[in-house]
Amino acid sequence: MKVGICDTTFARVDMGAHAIDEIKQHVGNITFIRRTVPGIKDLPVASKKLIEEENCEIVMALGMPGPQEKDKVCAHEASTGLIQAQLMTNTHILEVFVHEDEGENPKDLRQLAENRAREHAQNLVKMMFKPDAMRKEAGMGMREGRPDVGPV
Ligand code: RDL
Ligand code: RDL
Ligand code: RDL
Repeated sequence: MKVGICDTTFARVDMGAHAIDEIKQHVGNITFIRRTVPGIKDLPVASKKLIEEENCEIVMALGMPGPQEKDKVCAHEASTGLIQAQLMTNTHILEVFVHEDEGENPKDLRQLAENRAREHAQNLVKMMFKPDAMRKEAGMGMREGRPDVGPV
């Protein structure tokens, strides 16, 4: 199976490497095709090309929106593009964004980004290989990168 990993040079953590390492710990025989682009607005077309030209069955799009208002707008636009690319290709692109201002300090940001990348990688494994395990988590208040909030 081919998995696409698309990430950015703008990000301050190598989330793509963490995602690949995590998937490898759970399933073997995966071919990773990795593309790195400058920023999050470049992720939609790069992800679409991984699906259409490289035949990836699922893609992770990892990026880091900056702290300023224009970065938040940029993130919303990138997200809209990623959803459009998914609808055009009928293929999942897991959006793994970590906003730079989610981190309380550089160390916390680094840990949050690693954890979110790894936990979305686990989601990918469940979606593709263990749908029953995913279904068991329905309504369970799952989060990525920080502790789960749980059901009410
Ligand atoms: O196509 C080239 C750039 O426009 C593209 O890479 C943008 O995603 C770069 N970029 C911004 O222009 C911006 O204002 C990014 C951010 N903010 C941001 O917060 N995070 C990014 N890119 O990854
Ligand atoms: O593609 C993987 C994720 O990006 C996707 O599952 C998002 O819908 C997850 N998500 C957020 O990233 C977020 O910032 C969700 C929320 N907020 C939210 O409020 N509710 C969700 N998902 O169900
Ligand atoms: O409720 C606290 C957080 O879950 C909330 O602030 C989320 O919006 C944080 N978040 C993002 O901002 C994002 O871009 C999350 C994701 N992506 C995500 O993929 N998974 C999360 N939170 O659990």
